[in-house]
Amino acid sequence: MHQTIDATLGINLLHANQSLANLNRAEFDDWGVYCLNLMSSPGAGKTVLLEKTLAALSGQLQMAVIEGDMTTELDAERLRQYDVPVIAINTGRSCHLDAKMVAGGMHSLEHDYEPADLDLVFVENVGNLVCPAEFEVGEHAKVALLSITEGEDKPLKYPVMFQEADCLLLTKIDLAPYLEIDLDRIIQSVRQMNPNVRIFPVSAKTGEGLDPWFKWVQLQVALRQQSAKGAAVQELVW
Ligand SMILES: Nc1nc2c(ncn2[C@@H]2O[C@H](COP(=O)(O)OP(=O)(O)OP(=O)(O)O)[C@@H](O)[C@H]2O)c(=O)[nH]1
Ligand SMILES: [Mg+2]
Ligand SMILES: [Zn+2]
Repeated sequence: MHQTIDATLGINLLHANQSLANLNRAEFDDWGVYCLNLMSSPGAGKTVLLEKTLAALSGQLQMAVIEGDMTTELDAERLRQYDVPVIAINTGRSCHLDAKMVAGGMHSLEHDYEPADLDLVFVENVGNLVCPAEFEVGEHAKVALLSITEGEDKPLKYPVMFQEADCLLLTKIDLAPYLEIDLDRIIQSVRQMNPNVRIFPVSAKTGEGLDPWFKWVQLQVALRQQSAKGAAVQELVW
């Protein structure tokens, strides 16, 4: 009985979150902004990847970050050095961002900056390989990171994250010589559960593999902007 009540509450919670996430996405669309949600275990390299990405794409895209952490603004402070708007959200005891929290972050962004000037908003989720994958926040695509130090079995043990991801970065590949790890085995097991996922093996430390990731990000933004223009033209035609 308790299990049934728990399951019903869980489903209602996820439905309510999904409706709000859809509203957030519609608002991003109104702003003309593309949103990527970065998710991984603690320490897989989300903030370092963002640092490299903000530095590499600063001449080409106007970016902002919504930074989720349980406590502290440590990551937000690191990212503010890149001269982009960074909205910090402390989740307290919650181990993921939800759509309501991100709606609050978007509100702050709107209040303090001109969101229509932006092309891209990154959300850095709380480090956690489980529930961030279940709670959409209004993103257009989900980016999962898996550090190769975490072990080959993680996609099988925590499947939802890898099933839901549009893009997977296998991070810290500079450490491969020190580990007994079969990258191809990880890639194969992820592909089996998610054949369409884009996979980028990267090292933020050496820079290896980052260029294809930067290009993928730019392409997603360009495709979104093109389809938004297409929709506007369609409306005029009708
Ligand atoms: N060797 C190596 N270390 C890395 C790489 N990327 C990140 N690290 C290190 O991994 C640690 C964690 O990196 P962060 O970027 O803070 O990880 P995170 O996913 O943002 O962590 P949380 O926000 O706490 O979940 C830091 O000590 C980084 O220097 C990499 O490509 N190679
Ligand atoms: Mg971080
Ligand atoms: Zn959680």
